[in-house]
Amino acid sequence: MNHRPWAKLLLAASGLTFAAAMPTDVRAETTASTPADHRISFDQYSFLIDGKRTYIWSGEVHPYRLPSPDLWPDVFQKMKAAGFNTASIYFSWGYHSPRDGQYDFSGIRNVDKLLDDARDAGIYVIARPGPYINAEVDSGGFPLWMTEKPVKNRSPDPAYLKLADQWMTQIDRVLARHQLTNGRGTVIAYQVENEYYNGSPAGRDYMQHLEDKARADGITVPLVGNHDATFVSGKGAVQVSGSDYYPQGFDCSHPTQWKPAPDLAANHFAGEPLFTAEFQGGAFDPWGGPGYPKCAQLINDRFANVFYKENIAAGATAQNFYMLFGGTSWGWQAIPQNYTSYDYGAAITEARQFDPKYYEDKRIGYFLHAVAPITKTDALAPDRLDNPVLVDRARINPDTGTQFHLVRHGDTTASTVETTHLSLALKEGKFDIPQQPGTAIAIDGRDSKLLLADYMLGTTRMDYSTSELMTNAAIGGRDIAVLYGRHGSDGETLLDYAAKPKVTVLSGNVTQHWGKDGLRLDYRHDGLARVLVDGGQRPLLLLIGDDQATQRVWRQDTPQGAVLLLGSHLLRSAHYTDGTLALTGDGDSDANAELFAGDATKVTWNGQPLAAAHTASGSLAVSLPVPQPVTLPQLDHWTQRAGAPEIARGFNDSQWRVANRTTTSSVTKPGTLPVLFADDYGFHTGNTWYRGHFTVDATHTAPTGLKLAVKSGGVAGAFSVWFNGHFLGSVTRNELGAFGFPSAMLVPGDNVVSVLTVDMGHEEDYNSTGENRTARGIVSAEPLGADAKAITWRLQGALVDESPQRGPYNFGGLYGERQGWPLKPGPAADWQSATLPSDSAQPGVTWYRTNIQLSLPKGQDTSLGLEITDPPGRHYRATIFVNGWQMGNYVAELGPQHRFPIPNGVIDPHGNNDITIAVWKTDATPGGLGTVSLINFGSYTSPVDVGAIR
Ligand code: IPT
Repeated sequence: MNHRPWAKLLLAASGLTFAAAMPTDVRAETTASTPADHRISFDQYSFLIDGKRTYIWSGEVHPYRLPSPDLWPDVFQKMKAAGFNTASIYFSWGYHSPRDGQYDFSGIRNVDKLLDDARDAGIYVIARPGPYINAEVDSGGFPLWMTEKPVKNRSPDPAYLKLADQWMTQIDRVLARHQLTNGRGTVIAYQVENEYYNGSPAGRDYMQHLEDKARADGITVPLVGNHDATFVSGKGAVQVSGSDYYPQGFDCSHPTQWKPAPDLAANHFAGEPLFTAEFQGGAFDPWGGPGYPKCAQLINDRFANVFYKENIAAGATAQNFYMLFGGTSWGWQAIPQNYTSYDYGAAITEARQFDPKYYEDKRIGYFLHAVAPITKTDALAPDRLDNPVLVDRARINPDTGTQFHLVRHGDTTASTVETTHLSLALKEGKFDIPQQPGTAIAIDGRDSKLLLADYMLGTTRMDYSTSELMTNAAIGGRDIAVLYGRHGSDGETLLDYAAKPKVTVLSGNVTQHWGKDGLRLDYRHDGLARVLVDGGQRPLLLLIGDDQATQRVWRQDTPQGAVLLLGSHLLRSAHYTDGTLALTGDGDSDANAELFAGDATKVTWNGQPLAAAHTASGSLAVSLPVPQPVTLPQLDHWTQRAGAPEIARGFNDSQWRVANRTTTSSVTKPGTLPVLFADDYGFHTGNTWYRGHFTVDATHTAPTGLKLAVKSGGVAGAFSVWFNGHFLGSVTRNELGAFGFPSAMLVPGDNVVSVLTVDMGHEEDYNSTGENRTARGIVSAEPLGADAKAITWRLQGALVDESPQRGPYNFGGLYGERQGWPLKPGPAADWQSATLPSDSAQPGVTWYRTNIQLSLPKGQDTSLGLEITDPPGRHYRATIFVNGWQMGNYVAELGPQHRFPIPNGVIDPHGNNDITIAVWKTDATPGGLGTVSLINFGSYTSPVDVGAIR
């Protein structure tokens, strides 16, 4: 059955062959076969990798939001440790292209390294190269120089396609060599465009062009989308049509208000697995917003529990969460609506710490990894529950008969606590569960249980359990399974044995009932109980935990079998070599851990041998190193330097660009001529200065003032105006301002009005209307009481090639940036000593600088940041540089961001660090830069070793 004529044609056109050894039900959809003999295919049930059905449990990460390549493995390993097997990765065109025709894939932009890191961590990759990505990144990923190209974005306009192809050629070359099918890497899918819903003939031409280009560039893996039903068939069709869902929306200010779970079935297309290309993993937060802790609360562990499991119950076998690790929109990468942090309230925080949702993702991820039958299921009509408020969303694997019952509130937003019984028709007959008299299945408000029935725990059939299964594996000649439930809730598990097995309760309170149905174990979820059941083909060890206990269960798989560690902050990897089991991971203050593994004569942890003692559970008790306390220095040695010589009338601006353009590439109509838009003069980031000149003499009428319209990009924008060195005022939260030139300030000859503006980022282009070309800077300058041409303008913004490794977004056009102060502060004599908080009342720009020597404990991963605290009512903005990397933009009166995580590599925890902060004070009330301190987001013993990137 093939409903996808175009997919077929595409296959034929790209000359791909069908593998002979495929299971018959997937042959029709096979998409790639190569000499390396890796194949990626799919059918209506799931993706298959090398013929093996694989549940894609994926998280979104953005390399351009973590400018420290040595930390990429950290993120991938943390994902893997939570059961994720895939990362979905946007590649941002503009991040790699400082100028038309110029591309950089070195250093922090080294995509080869990134993809090798993913591979080494055992993570597949869904590559999403755009050309347009949205992603709350400047221009939606279009390069800054595209603001100077008046093309029809995201369309078949040949001028646009030529530029898009320039990027595709570059990125496809790298992606192609990392395809799983090419032997080097783990790229398994390639997304074409992003949320492109234009199914018109032109839209289809555009999509088809990108697809043909990808194939011509050697992309052979399945082409996927996040375009809902738009490109399921017809010209431009992708092969797997993913969909995006953000059911809670993006307003985090009411974090306990839930909206209903969507029904995914509508986007399950014939012949394709049900794939959520983006499902909500958090939310972005605007300037002045409630802050990311609120977003983490809106999209919390309970949300993951209810919504992600509901997706499983709907038949989804490929789920990607946007974001899994959000990171930092460092430099000027943020869009005007968002501030620097892109923490997103995600499972792994911006500072690389674990949110509670991480542990829920892990419980589900481990389950999906262990329970192979979940990858091929059909909907099963369930019995009605005896509690009408609850529903049973059931599925069955047609080959194994394994059943999945998601018990949840019919209304996914409900928060009542309910109980019910389930009636299951299983291989051994009908069961009303739970069977223990006086007990029931309890469903908390905003909670759900995904229960398993007729499932093989290795060699023993589990008829059912009212606990959820976290994972199971054959380890050291035994089958081991981890079951769990909410703390204090009742549970029971029925196991199928031909004869009464020997049951040993190693710990906890578990009772057994042997009967015609088999062995039933009854218990309450409380800490971690252990039961050894001997009687089947292999002994079965059940570890029955409450939700808290599951947090410290870690699994890694090796070619010699699975390894379970109970304890530690994180288990990153496990490898057997010559009888040694080498583990890497992170340790916290609880040293106790227990290891379930196959035969090994020696166990090492981050390279150091561990003393191990055998336990009654057949595990090894080990003691892991605990972290040293971390003490951070106070930042109390500051110097300062004046940073706005442009204000002075006599400042030499003769080298600045003369504003002489009468046409623009912008979609904004200039209010006055000449055009003053910063982008038209090549100034695309941060601050741009303007100086307007007019002459006072007998023949000229001096203007009495100036009416300005300035676009910075929304609420976080600002501009300040000086006349002959005198401050006239600033405008915030508005684009318009009128300023009189007091006659006492006029001087004979040259008079100068200086205007400081800021570009808070270029708009995305979601609707392909060229919004990224919305003007920034002065859009209209009307002299008052004089001829429109009375004032002539010059402007100066960022110098593009200032620091190629820091790239096109790092610097704006402040004087200190143009002089390179964040990199080379110049002679100490130019800087005067300063005390923070500053009580200055001087509007303008002042730079602050301090230098700190850090010698934090080695062998320990400490995540650092900078915090600015202010008394209320301060009116200033700060741009924060650490070792020349611009890691934050702060607006005192708006917030909400006060804490700026600084990744190791940018900051050196074992060396010397320069912190440089440019402060733009927008009014004359007392109070400049507040208190600045170093903060610690978490510190663990760890193998993570980061090199400085300067
Ligand atoms: C979706 C985009 O595809 C993604 O790039 C990002 O912008 C995300 O939203 C929000 O963070 S599109 C949106 C309409 C949900």
